[in-house]
Amino acid sequence: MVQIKDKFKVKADELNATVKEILKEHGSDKIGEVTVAQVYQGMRGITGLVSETSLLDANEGIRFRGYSIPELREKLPKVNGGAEPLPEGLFYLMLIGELPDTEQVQELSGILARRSHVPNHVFATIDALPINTHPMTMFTTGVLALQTESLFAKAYADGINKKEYWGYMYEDALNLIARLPRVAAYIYRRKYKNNYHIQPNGMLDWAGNFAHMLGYEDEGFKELMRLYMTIHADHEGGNVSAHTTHLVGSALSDAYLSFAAGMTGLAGPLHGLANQEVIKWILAMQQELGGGTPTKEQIAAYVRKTLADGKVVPGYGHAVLRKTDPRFTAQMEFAKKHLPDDALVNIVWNVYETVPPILQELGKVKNPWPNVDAHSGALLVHYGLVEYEFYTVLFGVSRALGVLASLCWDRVMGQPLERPKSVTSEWMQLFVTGK
Ligand code: NMX
Ligand code: MLT
Repeated sequence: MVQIKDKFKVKADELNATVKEILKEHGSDKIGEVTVAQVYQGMRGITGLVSETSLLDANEGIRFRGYSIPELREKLPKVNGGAEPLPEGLFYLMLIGELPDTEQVQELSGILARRSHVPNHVFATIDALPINTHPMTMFTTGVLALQTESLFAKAYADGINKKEYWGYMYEDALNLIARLPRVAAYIYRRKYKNNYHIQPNGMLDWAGNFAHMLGYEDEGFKELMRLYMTIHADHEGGNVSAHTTHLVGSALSDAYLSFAAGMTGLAGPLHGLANQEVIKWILAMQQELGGGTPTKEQIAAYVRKTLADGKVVPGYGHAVLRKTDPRFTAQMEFAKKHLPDDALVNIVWNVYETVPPILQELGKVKNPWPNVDAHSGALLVHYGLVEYEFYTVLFGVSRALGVLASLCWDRVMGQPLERPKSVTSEWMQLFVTGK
């Protein structure tokens, strides 16, 4: 691990020098203008953050350090005989900026396995919550309970030099990534499997072991987890979970506090919770129609009813994307290969053919195409993970890879406290009208 940590510092020193130069030569250059509408409408399109790990193009979708999802599926190391990328490899790529080889990924898998111990008080804290608590609330609570283990918080309390912050953040980030599958699996088995828990298997890769601890030994499910953990990991810096983690981290809150904050944002239905909402919405449609596979006409009628009831169609639309999300396409390809005849998956594909023209008709929806959440639930249901309230926890475990790699970068680059300016509407009125 020392090797990866040292490599990271070398890369960071190089980038720090480049950024210093950019700021010296171009610090007062303008990269955009801000309109009144943008300030009122969720700051869409305002470039106001730097996030090294990935970059989103409205039409092409996400690229992680320049690599698209199809490229990652091809180039990242895999388990022996596997076809999907190992998410540990993506973490390495986001952190170091270079594709790892199989040996480097295996080393990282081993390190994560060795750091995965979760102290008992974390389980006791989760156990103290009523069983009907939403899994995302249990997850966030579990992460906060783990904060006792923060090396940065201890070091800061002891009074370290600010030059040393990054090293502790790095250790915390790795430890937290290592521990999250255990916490998430504990929640799943507590809530849905009568508290019958499964011990980790240190010989497995990070996602394979997660599948094992959840109770799914099917190799197809393990492959799905590797793909799932890879494609949900990062979506540049402005999305709610990444931005929140970064913002809270900018106050020098440690990795545990910052990530927990990000997860409370992921738990919102317009963000990560949409993955459970999609399956809930399809099941409600089926129930209303008396079961079976709905026709495209029936789907269209249900979409119109959803809109007439003043609700959004979950899994469709995006704040930045303007085409079908490549993460949706990757899951569709996985399904075509492994489960082309699955009934629920076929409903998801019929919904894909039905929803976009209806949303387009509304004339206000900027992106009528599906996002990552439109497909993920149907794949999980196929392998038996039917408890849809748990789906956002899976998203959260994956998102840790991106937002924690980013926190390492924030700290090593010495990013300052984030504190944009806000105004009142009274101020705005005075500004635009002069009275
Ligand atoms: N169904 C119905 N209406 C929609 C949808 C949709 N899927 N998407 C956008 N709209 C509406 C939106 O509510 C807004 O209406 P109004 O002016 O009456 O408030 C109008 O279209 C314009 O919104 P946009 O500018 O197109 O979208 P925005 O950037 O504000 O929001 C989302 C992006 C993702 C919040 C929005 O598309 C949405 O609510 N989608 C459904 C929820 C979802 O799938 N979220 C998951 C996003 C991905 N993730 O994992 O985080
Ligand atoms: C994400 O993965 O974070 C979502 O697609 C939302 C976003 O990018 O805003």
